[in-house]
Amino acid sequence: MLKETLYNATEAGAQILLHYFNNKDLAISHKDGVNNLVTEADHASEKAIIETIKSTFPDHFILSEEVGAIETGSEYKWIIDPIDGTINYAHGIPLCCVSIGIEHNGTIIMGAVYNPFLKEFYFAEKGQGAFLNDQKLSVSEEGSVLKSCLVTGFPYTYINQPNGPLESFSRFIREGIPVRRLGSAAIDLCWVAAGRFDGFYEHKLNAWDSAAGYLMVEEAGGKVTDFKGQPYSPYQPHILATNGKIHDEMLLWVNDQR
Ligand code: 2AM
Ligand code: CA
Repeated sequence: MLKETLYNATEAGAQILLHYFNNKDLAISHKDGVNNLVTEADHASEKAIIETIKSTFPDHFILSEEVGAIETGSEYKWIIDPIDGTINYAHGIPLCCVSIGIEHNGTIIMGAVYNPFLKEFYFAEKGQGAFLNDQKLSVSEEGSVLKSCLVTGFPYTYINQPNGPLESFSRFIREGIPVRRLGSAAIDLCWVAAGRFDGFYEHKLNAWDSAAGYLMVEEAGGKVTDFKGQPYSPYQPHILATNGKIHDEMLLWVNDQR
């Protein structure tokens, strides 16, 4: 029932994304930061997702980007990003998705990420593997950072700190290492799980950006930690997700200890 509802909720959100895509009249407002957007499609997708979940599990805890926490005291928490990659979405760039993770007693046990424009539905269940449109996923085999293809993201409210996003980015670029910037952390993580990227790092994410994607990487055989190499928690900002083979080396690069 949990899996079925997860699929239905993800699909319900994705239908909204398809409906409003490239709509010139899309209402857009701004959050903290001039380019931190929220559109009416974010709100409509969120509403469709939450209604789908509530119709089956009315007492489950909901944590969603636009409405925040709807606490209930349930052991189950649904962590929702109704559109991850909103800037892409608002510009008609089809790199955006619905991302939903399910936490049970503090552990993420299931996740779904759906990009309806590429028709890519990613699903992972703890201990059961990760799948793209029902095909089992495995991370890449690359063993060297210098030969890797990486991806990162930058927050729209820039964090001016020593060794921040631009400093780490420049270290890779100076060595000629390809570092892509897609604009959707959930898709970045799924593409690590699919073996397209060897690693992903970012300095400032929220739980709804990473909850589903992080399980995807782990279930595809990869490794996900914070920047200290500690087990990943979606409730702190840093993430390093890799194929596992380059993980220790990536920690040195990201922390400027190479
Ligand atoms: P969003 O599209 O749901 O806003 C970019 O790599 C990632 O950072 C996206 O997943 C994006 O999610 C998220 N993001 C956008 N603005 C952010 C901010 N101010 N702080 C942290 N993450 C942000
Ligand atoms: Ca979002």
